[in-house]
Amino acid sequence: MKLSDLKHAKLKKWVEDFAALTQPDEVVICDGSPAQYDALEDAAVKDGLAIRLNEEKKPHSVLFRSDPSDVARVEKRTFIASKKEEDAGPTNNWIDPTELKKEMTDLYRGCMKGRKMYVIPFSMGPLGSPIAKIGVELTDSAYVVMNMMIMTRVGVKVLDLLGTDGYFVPCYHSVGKPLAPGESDHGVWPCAPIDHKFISQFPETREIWSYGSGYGGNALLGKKCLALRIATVLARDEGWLAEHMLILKVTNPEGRCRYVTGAFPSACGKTNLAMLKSTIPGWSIETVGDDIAWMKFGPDGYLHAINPEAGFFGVAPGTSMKSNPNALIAASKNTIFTNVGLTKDGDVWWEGIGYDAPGELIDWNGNPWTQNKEDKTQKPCAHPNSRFTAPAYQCPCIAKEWEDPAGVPISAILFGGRRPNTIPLVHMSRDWNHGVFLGSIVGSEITAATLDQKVGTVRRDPFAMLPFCGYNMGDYFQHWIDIGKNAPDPKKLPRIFYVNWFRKDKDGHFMWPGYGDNSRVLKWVFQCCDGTAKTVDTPIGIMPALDGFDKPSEVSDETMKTLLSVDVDGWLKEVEDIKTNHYPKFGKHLPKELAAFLDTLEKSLKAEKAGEAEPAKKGGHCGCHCGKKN
Ligand code: TSX
Ligand code: MN
Repeated sequence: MKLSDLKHAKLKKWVEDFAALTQPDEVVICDGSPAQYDALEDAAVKDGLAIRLNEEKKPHSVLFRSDPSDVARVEKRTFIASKKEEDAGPTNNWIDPTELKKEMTDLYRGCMKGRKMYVIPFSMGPLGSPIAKIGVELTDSAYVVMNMMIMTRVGVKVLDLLGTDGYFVPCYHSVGKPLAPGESDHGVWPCAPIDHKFISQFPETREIWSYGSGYGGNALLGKKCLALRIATVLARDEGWLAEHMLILKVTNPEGRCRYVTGAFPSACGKTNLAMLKSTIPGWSIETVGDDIAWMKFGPDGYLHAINPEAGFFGVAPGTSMKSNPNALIAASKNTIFTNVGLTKDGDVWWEGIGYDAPGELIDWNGNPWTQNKEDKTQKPCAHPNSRFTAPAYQCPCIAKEWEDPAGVPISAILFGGRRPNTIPLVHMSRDWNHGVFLGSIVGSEITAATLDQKVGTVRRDPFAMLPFCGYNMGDYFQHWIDIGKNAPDPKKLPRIFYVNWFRKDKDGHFMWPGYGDNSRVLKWVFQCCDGTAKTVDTPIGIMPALDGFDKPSEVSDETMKTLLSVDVDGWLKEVEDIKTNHYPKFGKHLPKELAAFLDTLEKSLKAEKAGEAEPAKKGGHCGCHCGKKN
């Protein structure tokens, strides 16, 4: 397929203009064919940028090693370029769009010399779904093309859907390393120095301009840049939700199912939860998505979610047959590995894979590496942020409806974080706005001191969206409140829960076994949606009655009681922390409903402490937001 084959005049002109600026040797249109993927893979192997893995161990898979300076998203070089600084808000890096475009245009000038420019037409979401969106990424990185072909739906079908004048989100990307005549990468991952890296979002014109990094969310522009930062802006304007959430399906022993989404900060095991193996006989969990959910009200009045992605870009370290067998199987073939260890026999290895490193390996820097368990200071073989890029359809527990263009109706939304104390295993919000409050206070306790935070304090990451919201976070909270207000049928809104798998006892041991046993929490969530759960009313919301919760046998009655009790003093401290350190950041953009809820919560906690509270009320709780008890 050639540039002259593009039937979309505006797209063709846009591609030609960027090629004129960046001056690639050649323009290649990505048709999405397996043949094109294989040719890119062959070329990457020939250039020394990729290593083909053992065909027996990891069929049709390769390993890339990035530059040591280009191993993760770079938040300090990620910009929201709105006309007004206030529209980017207190939690984003704002930059003037006119000045940024000038500076980046200068960087883009001639930046693709000696390289090919690839045109990637992609759909975020099943092709033609009313919830899906189309983007086109122009890039000089074959690694990006290969990853986009796994993570999104790429090719001719997308161009057909665009027709002659369809709307697409324009996405520019360059690694920022032009080649002199005759020069090649010589096996060195191309990228630009840190202060030339830019990951820029223009929310008003809905454009993405990325320069200088070839890694992950910096470069695969469909994911964090489009499906989150730009999509949050589209969602705000069009009345839907673009969220950093997994989507899972729970089926009970009668064969009835419910769909649940969940937002968690990093290092909480979100991908593990999305692919959980239930430990309760008869109950099963399947996966719809592990990272992003787009939710829109359907004609039936329910919020329907699609997974805009087509693959998993998962963190490798810690992924084992014990922690997440489904992810390992998904990544057992047709997979791109980045920055993991390489074994002598052409297989991959990483810390936490579940077995010792076999003999001498090559580490993520390309150096010989032999495991020494005595040496606690040994550098890891795989980079802690090393990844697998695997097709979603290869996941053994992928739900059959994962590509349904109508999406799946959502019954429950989970929020969570790593909280060694205060936050119980699970509680349910009383109503939608209380649920928005729970989303707004999401965070994890920090375990290593940073420049601005002490160990033991909570790093807030509201809705797990701090790095991914394309506009003012306070306005984003308001959008969530408005979704509840404007719901076509408020009774059909999802119930909202806060979960915490990471409570520790006084000796520092985890109190909850987690992993597969989290299905027990999902069972209670399911029953809450049905209105059949055994519940108690508490000052912080609705919690499981001890006798109605499916306790794992290895957890003692006493531990279970602690996991499901309200720590009144801890919560009063939590309220104080939110009041003094969290909510003031949002100034006048903080919705009054959230400030009001915080006051109500404080009053109920103080009444409880003073012994003035009504005794805990036992009883079922209706599955909708009507407030009735049954
Ligand atoms: O992913 C995790 N989940 C969710 C699983 C569906 N992890 C790993 C977090 C880092 C990515 C967890 N770690 C979970 C969890 O529920 N819980 C814990 C803490 C924990 C660790 C070890 C044990 C128990 C809890 N027990 C033993 O190792 C025996
Ligand atoms: Mn994510």
